[in-house]
Amino acid sequence: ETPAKATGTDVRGAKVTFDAAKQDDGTYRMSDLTRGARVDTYDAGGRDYGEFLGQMPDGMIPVPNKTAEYPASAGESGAVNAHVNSARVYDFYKSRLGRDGIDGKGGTLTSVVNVTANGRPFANAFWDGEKMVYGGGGDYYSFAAALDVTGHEMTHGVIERSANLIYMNQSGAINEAIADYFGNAMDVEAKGTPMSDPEAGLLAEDLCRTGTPKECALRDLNDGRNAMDDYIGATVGQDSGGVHLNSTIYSGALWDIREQLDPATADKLVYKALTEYMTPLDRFMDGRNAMVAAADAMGLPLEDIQKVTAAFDGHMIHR
Ligand code: ASN
Ligand code: ZN
Repeated sequence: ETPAKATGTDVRGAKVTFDAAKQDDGTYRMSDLTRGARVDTYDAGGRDYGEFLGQMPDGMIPVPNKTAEYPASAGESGAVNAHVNSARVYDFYKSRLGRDGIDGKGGTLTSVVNVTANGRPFANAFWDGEKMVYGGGGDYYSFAAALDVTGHEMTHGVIERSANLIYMNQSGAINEAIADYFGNAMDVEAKGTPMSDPEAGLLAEDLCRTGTPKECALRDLNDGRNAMDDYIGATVGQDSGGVHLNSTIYSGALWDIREQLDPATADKLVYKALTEYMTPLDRFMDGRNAMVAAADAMGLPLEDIQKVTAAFDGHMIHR
């Protein structure tokens, strides 16, 4: 197979050109061979997500097509969006943070779109330990259709291959916070949204067919959950100890830092803290210390380090 350009439409019907792989028999597959890591995108065709957990069913190949012009179905499934967004996430990690893909070693970025759950639409996405899995339905487009969500899911993979923050309680909330941070960081960079825009901190705000971004968003990194009094503790028997509920306490501090420092410096700082200082069972206080240690090691000026500590003071106080 050889690298080739292909065309299609995205979930919103816009025409898109993307990188594909031309096969020796002249047909095409949704595989990007042009980057440091291969990018493969599969269409589950509505099969249950359970068939893909930690495995790929026999006979699956990256979305095939006879010609370089993919039909509308490749857009409606979310495949075109997943493929293009995965490549953009790769580019962000490579150019800004010098990381070669999820594992840092050019391992393939694999996505599966168009899954269902128990015969019903699955309006969600997750990292299964090896790949990204996306559904959609109802009022939602495919979850692959938002760069912040693709960036979020792929960042779960980066976290697993670095600090490996355990996905429960405070370490799980930091895991979620960092996934949201980088997902949103790439989204605002791609769109040119200023950090001062109230929509900059929204996650998944583009996924709804109807409804305003604010109504649609799953989370807001400026949601004002800015004290440990807001922490929902170990009594939460669901959501792995409230990882998606408590994350904005930590991500709120990270987002304040990105608002106050040069954004590229903030991105490098969070990445350095994650990959060099955090460990699997870190609690918020450890996560804070990791950020300060990384800022110190980067040689950031004292005024920037004070902004880092002030941001955490603003989110981890007891009122
Ligand atoms: N979309 C969610 C996430 O990536 C799915 C999950 O709960 N793992 O956080
Ligand atoms: Zn997540």
